[in-house]
Amino acid sequence: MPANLTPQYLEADRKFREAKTTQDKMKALEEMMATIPKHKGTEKMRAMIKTKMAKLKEAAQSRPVLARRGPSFHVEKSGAGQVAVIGPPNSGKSRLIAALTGALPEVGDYPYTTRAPAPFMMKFENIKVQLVDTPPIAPEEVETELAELIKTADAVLLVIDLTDQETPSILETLFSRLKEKRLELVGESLGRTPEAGHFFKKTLIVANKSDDLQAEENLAFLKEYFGQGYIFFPVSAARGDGLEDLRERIFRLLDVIRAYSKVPGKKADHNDPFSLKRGTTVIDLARAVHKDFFEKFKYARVWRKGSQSFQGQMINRDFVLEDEDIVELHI
Ligand SMILES: Nc1nc2c(ncn2[C@@H]2O[C@H](COP(=O)(O)OP(=O)(O)OP(=O)(O)O)[C@@H](O)[C@H]2O)c(=O)[nH]1
Ligand SMILES: [Mg+2]
Repeated sequence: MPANLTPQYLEADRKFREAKTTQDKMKALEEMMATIPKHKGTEKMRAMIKTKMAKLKEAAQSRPVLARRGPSFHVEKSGAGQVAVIGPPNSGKSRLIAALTGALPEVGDYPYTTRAPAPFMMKFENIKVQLVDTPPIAPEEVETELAELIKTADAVLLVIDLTDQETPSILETLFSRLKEKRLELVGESLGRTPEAGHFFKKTLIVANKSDDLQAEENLAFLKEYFGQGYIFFPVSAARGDGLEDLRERIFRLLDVIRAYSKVPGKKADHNDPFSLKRGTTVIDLARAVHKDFFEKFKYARVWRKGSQSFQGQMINRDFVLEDEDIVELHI
């Protein structure tokens, strides 16, 4: 049945989509509810408006409680590395995670859709990376639990909204508030070493909603304003632009390598790599494979893609591995 929406309703709907504050959103939703024709054809729409209203109300009431959430912010690590996906309300964190993982975190066109951190696995080639969706970060007052989650993660994706004119000031506030919590978001290389008790986190700034008309101009401004220290990586979670490259950038950000262990006379299993920190030596791999290999290690042989020198070459325990090395352990 056609919905036969009135101009008054459409106007209220437009106001809702353009509303920036919770209060304005609520007012627009109430207006939508009052002006929507009430018949069978609009049943679903009315239910949706009600759900949105309930969510907004709940979010507004529960924010202080959220701040005291505590231990539930901890997320058990799994896969090749844990990446905290953080950012201001509505920047598209959940939608980006959905696009990268195929999972279905809740996405909503109102702020505070995501209420608690939740892990999702992203496939990159033959490994999996854990992406942790988080509730929106409040730039003026970053919750301690969220800061702790960032400190324990292996890397950070900071998702920003290229359609929001406030983004530069949000970033500025966020960076300085995090610094007060002894947490510095840095680019792909750490550069300096942090003082004791301070944390540096490798961060990629994902500039989302590149599909918008304003996006290009806003991105250029951000790059100019924040200079060389940060990497802005434009994507559109909605349209899929840039996502394939983003997967690879996330993997590189983690600074892990993949190594394959093989038995003599057999081929390595490329579906089952060991993921290890860059700088890992052969003896660390032996330890990861089995404690017998670690305890009884004699030597190993290595095959390296594109290398003349390492095509079955004998190596000792201190040999530093590179991404995609194939190793035959001998005991
Ligand atoms: N145009 C456009 N809209 C997007 C894009 N990504 C997300 N959105 C929209 O932005 C709104 C917010 O998306 P979410 O994924 O819920 O944002 P979030 O950052 O998880 O929001 P919170 O959980 O409230 O912090 C939704 O209406 C999305 O459909 C994009 O690439 N382009
Ligand atoms: Mg979300």
